[in-house]
Amino acid sequence: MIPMSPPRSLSALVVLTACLLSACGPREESVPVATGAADAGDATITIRLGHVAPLTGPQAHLGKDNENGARLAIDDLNAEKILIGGKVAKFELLGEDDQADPRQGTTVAQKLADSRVHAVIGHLNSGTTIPASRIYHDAGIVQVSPSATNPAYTRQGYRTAFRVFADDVQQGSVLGAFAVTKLGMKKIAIVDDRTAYGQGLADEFDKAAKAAGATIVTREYTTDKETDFAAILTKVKSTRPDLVFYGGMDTQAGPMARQLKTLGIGVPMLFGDGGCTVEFHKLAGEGAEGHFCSLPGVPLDQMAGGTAFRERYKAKYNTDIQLYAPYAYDAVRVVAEAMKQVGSTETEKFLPALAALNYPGLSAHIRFDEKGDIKDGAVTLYQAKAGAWSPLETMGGKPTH
Ligand code: ABU
Repeated sequence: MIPMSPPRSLSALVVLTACLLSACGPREESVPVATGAADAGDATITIRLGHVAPLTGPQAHLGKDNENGARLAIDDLNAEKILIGGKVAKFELLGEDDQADPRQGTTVAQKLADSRVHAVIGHLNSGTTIPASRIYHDAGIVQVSPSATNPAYTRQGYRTAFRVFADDVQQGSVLGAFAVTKLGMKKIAIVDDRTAYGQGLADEFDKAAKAAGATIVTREYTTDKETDFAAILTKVKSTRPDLVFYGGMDTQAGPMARQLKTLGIGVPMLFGDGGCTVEFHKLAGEGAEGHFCSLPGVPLDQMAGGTAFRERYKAKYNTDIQLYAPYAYDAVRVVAEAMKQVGSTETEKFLPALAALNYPGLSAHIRFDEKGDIKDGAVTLYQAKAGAWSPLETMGGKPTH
């Protein structure tokens, strides 16, 4: 249970009361109003979007990737000079660092709520996104996560919560079926990092793998800070698994793959999007080859404009896309599109347009279901080959072309 923040102003009291009266039930009919910072009477209107991800610590490479994607969208929108309510829209991004830490996540969420941003892109991690979502909801601020996949985020009845990425019910189900039916794995060891994401995905995988006929030979736990897995992998080895499933991020999946090879455990690893990064190959070294991962969405090359996006990203940031940058780009674009359609930056006006959006994004054709999740989200499976992730097959989704 997340403690309720005390009201910080009359407007906060009003929105809090609105929330209590509506019981914050399933996707309420009305939300509190964020008035934002509209420049009434000016020829321009400034839209301030918060962005939250880990920008320091082990996952900083992922957080920076999200922020880079969001900033490319801001650049494009400002170049396009779109009109909102007859005024030229000027978008600004307020980047915040939550360090992938749930406590820090709520601190920066409250800071953004207090500064009355028009919407928030983020957070990156499920463990920060979920507690922060209550703060944004109570403040009447739309939140679009480009990467948090724990299903709970959009199942709290918060009409302000959106996600442009398939969730872990879908990803776990695809991974379980793939492991057993496609790869023929019967004895599976599961390790997870006990975060909202890692444990949640491991649970979904566990269910799907068992339903497909596999036996889970051991279930082990680590943390999102650990890098020495000798004790866990020694125990895993004794169970003689066909496959090791890992629920967590590349910061652990990479070293784990490296140590799997060192210990002579010659079985593949399988993990979800958190490990499906460029960084994984660097961290795993020679231990990367042959492992499998999944990533919600279609491969970048199959996205409309995906190749051009990759080139623009590299030209601007002098680095490769890690993972979620296209989704962070789309998260900004859908908010802007909804504001444009209704000619307003006020939550009560643009939120219904966002919920009803039918938008040809970079990563997918984006429409939301009643929970705020993307409809027809795809999941793609990859294998590590020669230092890169090679796509194997895509389940679900619709072409973006
Ligand atoms: N989706 C994996 C990384 C982010 C998260 O859900 O925690």
